[in-house]
Amino acid sequence: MRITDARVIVTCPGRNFVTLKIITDEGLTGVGDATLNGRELAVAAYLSEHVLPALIGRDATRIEDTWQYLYKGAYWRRGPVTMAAISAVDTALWDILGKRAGLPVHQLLGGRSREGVTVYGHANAADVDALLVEVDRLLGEGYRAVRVQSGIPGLEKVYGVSDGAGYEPADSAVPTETVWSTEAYLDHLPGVVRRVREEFGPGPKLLHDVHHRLTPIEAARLGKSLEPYALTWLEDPVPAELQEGFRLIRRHTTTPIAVGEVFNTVFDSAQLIREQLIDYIRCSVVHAGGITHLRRIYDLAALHHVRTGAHGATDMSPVCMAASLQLGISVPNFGLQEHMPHTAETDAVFPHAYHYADGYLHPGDEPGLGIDIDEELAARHPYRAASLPVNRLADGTLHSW
Ligand code: CS2
Ligand code: MG
Repeated sequence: MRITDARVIVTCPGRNFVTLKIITDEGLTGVGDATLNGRELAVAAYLSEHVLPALIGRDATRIEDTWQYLYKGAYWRRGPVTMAAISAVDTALWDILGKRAGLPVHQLLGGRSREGVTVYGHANAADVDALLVEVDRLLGEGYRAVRVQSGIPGLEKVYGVSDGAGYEPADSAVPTETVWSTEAYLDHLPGVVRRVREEFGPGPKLLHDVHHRLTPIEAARLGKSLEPYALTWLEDPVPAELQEGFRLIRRHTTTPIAVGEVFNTVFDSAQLIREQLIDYIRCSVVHAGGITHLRRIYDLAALHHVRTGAHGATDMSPVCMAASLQLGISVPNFGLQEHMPHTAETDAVFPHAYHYADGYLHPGDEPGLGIDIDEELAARHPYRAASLPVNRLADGTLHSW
C-alpha cells in the first residue's frame, strides 16, 4: 500500500489545530495531530516543506521504518517541532493500518486491558469557595479524579484559572505577561487543598499542577505540606531539564510526582523513570513522537513502577485524544488520562467515536483511531495567531509560565 498524497490542514474552531491527512493508493486515509500550542505554523511548515515530499511513494505499512527515517534522517534530532511532525505521520499511519485490518488500533497494540480509560477533570476557580463548587460539579458528572487549581491572593492571573468562559492560555498573538509570586503560592495552596479534602473526604483522587514554577527544595516543601491530603499527583513541580534535580524532592516527600507534557522523546525522561524519581509520565501522542515512540516511553515506565498520566488539554486536537485512548485502554501501566472536553465547535470539525461516560473515556471499536477531520468545515475556521503567556516575578525576572 503506497502513500500517494498527504496534506496539512490548519484550522481554528475556537483555537488552532494542525492535522495531517495521509492518502494511500488503496483509498484508505489516516489522520494525525500536529498541534503545538503557539507554534502551530512551525510544525505545519516542517511537515509541508521537509516531510511530505519524502513520504510520497513510501509503503504506508512500514510504520517503524518511516519513524526511524524521519527521526534519524532529519540529522537534527528531537525537539518539539520535529517530534510533533513525526507524531502526526506516525499517528496517521497507525490509523491507516487499523482501517486496513478492520480493527481499532488498540487491538493492534494488544487489545483492551480495562473497560474504560479513567479520566480526571479540571476544577479551576478564583477562590476556594468557588473551587468547591467546581469540584462538586465534576464529582456529580462522575469524575473519580479532579485536578484543583485556585487563584492566589495578590496575583492578578494564575495558571489554570480563567477569567471568563472556558480556558485557553494562548490568548494573544504576542505573549501576554503575567506576574508570579512563589511565596504567595506556597503560603496559600496547602490551605486550598486542605479545604477540598475536608469537604469531599478521602474518596476523590485529587491532583494539582504546579506548572514548572518551583525549585526542587520549594517543591519538596510543598510536597511535604500536602502529604496529609494524599494527592494522587503533584504535576510539573519544577522545570525538568535537570532530571537528577528530582532526587532532592524525593528525599523529602512521599507526595507522588507527575511530569512529561513538555517532553518529546524518551531521553527527556529516561533518568527520571529509571531512578523512579517520578510516579506518572505525562507525555502525549502529539508531542512525543506518536504512538510508536510513546509506547516505548510507556514500556520503559512499566519496568520502573511508573504509570501513565497522558496530557489531554484542549490545545491538543481530538485526533490526539483518539490516539491517546487507543494506548490508554491497552497499556498495562495505565494511570490517568487528562480530560478537558473540547468545544462543540471543535468536535464538529473532528467527528469521532470516543465518548465520556461515568468517569471514563471510551475509545470505541471503530477501525483505526475512530476519528476524521471534516475538511470543508475546517476550511471555514482560518488560523488565528496566538501565543502562550510569559511569566515574570514582581522584580521583572523571567520565570517559567
Ligand atoms: C496544562 C496544559 O493541562 C495541563 O496539565 O499543563 O494545559 C498546558 O498549560 C497547555 O497544554 C499549554 O499549551
Ligand atoms: Mg500540566
